Amino acid sequence: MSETREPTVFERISAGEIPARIVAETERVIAFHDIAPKAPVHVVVTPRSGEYRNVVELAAGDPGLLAEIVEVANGVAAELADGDFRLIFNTGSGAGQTVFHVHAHVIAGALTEGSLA
Ligand code: DGP
Repeated sequence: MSETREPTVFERISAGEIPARIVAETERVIAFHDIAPKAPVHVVVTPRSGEYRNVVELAAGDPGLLAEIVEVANGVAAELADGDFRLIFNTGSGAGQTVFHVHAHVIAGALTEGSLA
């Protein structure tokens, strides 16, 4: 069964159609600086494909890919910070999710005012 949907903003970043400050890439995962950083280090780590809308779907459908996101996040925090980090998956619009293509926020350093919404 073929899936027909518009590419997500993160798929367009992954394809090079939208510029981003990329910090890490693997075959299946890409990491780039958030366009509106809420902390000294604020990086989005996401699968190249937007087939999973949130972390619950990803964990059920491809736990290995979820593990790869965590591994890439750890590498980003080691490279850009002292290795300690928060990993946030906003899940649902009520929790501030605005892009329905699963992604983790890698946060290091103090959060600035406001939420991640
Ligand atoms: P969330 O609210 O959890 O869905 O987070 C989506 C994040 O994605 C938000 O912090 C801003 C970021 N974002 C959205 N569009 C772009 C973009 O075009 N480029 C970059 N670098 N980040 C984006």
